[in-house]
Amino acid sequence: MFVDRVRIFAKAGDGGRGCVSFRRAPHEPRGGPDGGDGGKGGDVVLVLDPHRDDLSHLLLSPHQIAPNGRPGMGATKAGRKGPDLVLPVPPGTVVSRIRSAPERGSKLLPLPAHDAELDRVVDMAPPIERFVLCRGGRGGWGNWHFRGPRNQAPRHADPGRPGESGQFVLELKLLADVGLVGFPNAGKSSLLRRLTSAEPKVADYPFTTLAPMVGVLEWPDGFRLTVADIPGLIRDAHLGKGLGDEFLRHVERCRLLLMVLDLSGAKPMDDFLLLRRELESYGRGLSERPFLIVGNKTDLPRARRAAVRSTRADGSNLVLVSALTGEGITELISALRKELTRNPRQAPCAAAASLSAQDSE
Ligand SMILES: Nc1nc2c(ncn2[C@@H]2O[C@H](COP(=O)(O)OP(=O)(O)OP(=O)(O)O)[C@@H](O)[C@H]2O)c(=O)[nH]1
Ligand SMILES: [Mg+2]
Repeated sequence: MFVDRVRIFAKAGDGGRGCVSFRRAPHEPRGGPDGGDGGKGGDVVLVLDPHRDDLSHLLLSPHQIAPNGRPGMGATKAGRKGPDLVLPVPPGTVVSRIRSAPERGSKLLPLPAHDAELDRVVDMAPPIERFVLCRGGRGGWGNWHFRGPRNQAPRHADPGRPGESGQFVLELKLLADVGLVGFPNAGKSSLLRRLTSAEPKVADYPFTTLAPMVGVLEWPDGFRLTVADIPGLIRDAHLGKGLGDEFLRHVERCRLLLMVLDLSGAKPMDDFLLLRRELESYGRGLSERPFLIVGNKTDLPRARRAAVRSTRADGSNLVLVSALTGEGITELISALRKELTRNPRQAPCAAAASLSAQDSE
């Protein structure tokens, strides 16, 4: 199961107690204080792990508690430090603190509502490789520290500080340059296969893709970009229809969206408008993101007719391809590079107009 959102309770280790102890030796019956300091509690540390692609490892163990520091000992021996608790997370994990969460959760930690008050803590993406989420408590001072001219035999020591704790939401937002969005069966996964070496499942039924996948597209000169394929959207995805619009979070950070349309469908322009509407309802700037319209399946007769018509119109950000035969893929690849190198500005109208013209013919 692909898990891209989890809630955890994290607590760093408490500092170990300082020790109350006095030197005992045959020749020194009333030795001075020699209680050592407690060790520091372990930190809870997030570490970027490029080999991990989801957060499922945290779903079943939502309570992450680092070991405490050991107490100090006699002979001014310090207690051992609690080892750090390392939590590997995939690149693109956004961590937020739940503001009003109770100190410690119940066994099950349900995800907070989308409008819950969250404070962004860290975005685990390069160059950030490691982040201390909760700091371990300082170890307490042993009684040895408290000796002075007035009190040469202090009978108290410092108990040590508690480790930091909190409840957090970890949310994976894939890091890719280009995001494929479209209705089920439009051919998004087929396109990812054509463009990159990734091998997502392709099949002739809707919702073949259930988890996002990223592929890498590389040019001989070393220029490379990453492409994310997500499950298909349907009308009212933002109301939770189909698989909902949850997966759009994985294209939130894409610099360019490819709106994949099945040209052999009844009305590709309607699909385009519906897609736009879903992006608008989702918000977070997705509808203002630069995009290219990819008219797919040009090998099919009906689509071929639509394609011929649309090439006559000026569709500056419309690219016609067939993921099946490979037709138009070279053009799409150069269009991608061009768009991403010149940091594109949005020009949706021309292409939308050309599709609109072909619909009304
Ligand atoms: N004729 C033709 N069929 C295509 C083309 N591209 C994709 N298909 C077919 O369309 C069907 C759906 O393709 P997918 O790539 O799985 O579509 P998807 O958009 O990823 O679908 P979901 O994952 O369900 O959202 C498959 O049967 C493909 O073989 C194309 O260019 N021409
Ligand atoms: Mg797919």
